[in-house]
Amino acid sequence: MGIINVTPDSFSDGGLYLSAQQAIAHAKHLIDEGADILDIGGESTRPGSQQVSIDEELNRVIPVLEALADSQIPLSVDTSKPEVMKHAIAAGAFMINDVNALRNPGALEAVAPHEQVQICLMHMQGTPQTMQANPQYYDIVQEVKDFLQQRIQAAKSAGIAEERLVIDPGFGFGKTLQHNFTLLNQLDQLTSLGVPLLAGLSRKSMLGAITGNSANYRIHESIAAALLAVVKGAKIVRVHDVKATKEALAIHNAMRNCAAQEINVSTSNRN
Ligand code: 9MG
Repeated sequence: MGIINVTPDSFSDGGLYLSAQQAIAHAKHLIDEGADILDIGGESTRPGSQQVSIDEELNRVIPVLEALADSQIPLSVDTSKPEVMKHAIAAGAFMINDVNALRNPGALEAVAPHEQVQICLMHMQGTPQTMQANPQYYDIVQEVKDFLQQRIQAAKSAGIAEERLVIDPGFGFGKTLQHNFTLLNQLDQLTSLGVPLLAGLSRKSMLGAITGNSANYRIHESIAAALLAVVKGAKIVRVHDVKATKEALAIHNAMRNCAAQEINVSTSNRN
């Protein structure tokens, strides 16, 4: 899943138009790099970021969605606002990626009737404005797991089939460095929830905390993290660097496929 941010560059006179054009050009670049899904977001969810209005978010996201509608690639929209979800679905979104796991009033109802739309339910403690102030857990893995199980149940109770759901532990969303790495180490514990796992680690500060690199220079650590997440059971990785991540994951796939063939060979030899 390639990341497309549509957040206006405050240094640019082109404002919203230019950010949309940049986002569309970047989306095409990530498609060329081999992205399988694009995730388009019009509101930053970084720690301390400010919320934008519904209209502002729609003005950012919808033109990009519309411009990419013919590109054949499944488009995800990263939003927690029910109004944005409805418009994004009407404009052709294949997935709603909600860092708030459909907890906002009206969010479950906004997506439930659209049977072709997938939903990513992410764990977050607090809100992007406050989440890194003092994150606390008695057992990070168990609490994230319990939360995701509850949100799966809430979605199912609202009429959303389990096949439409993807879950995400929300790396960096209300978690200390230790919480994040404990979660990564035990990511496989979430696979027993029976829903595909998405992991977003790309360029996050937990990686910079280890290497000391600033966000734009965290490519190697992002690829390592994506690979580890996949080894631990992630089915989708949300990344900035699509080509490099795909090439790293191709090696993992080759290893798995060869291992599977070896098992086939040794079982057929027994017959
Ligand atoms: C929008 N966004 C930023 N980080 C993310 C993550 O880790 N997962 C998901 N699903 N969305 C994210």
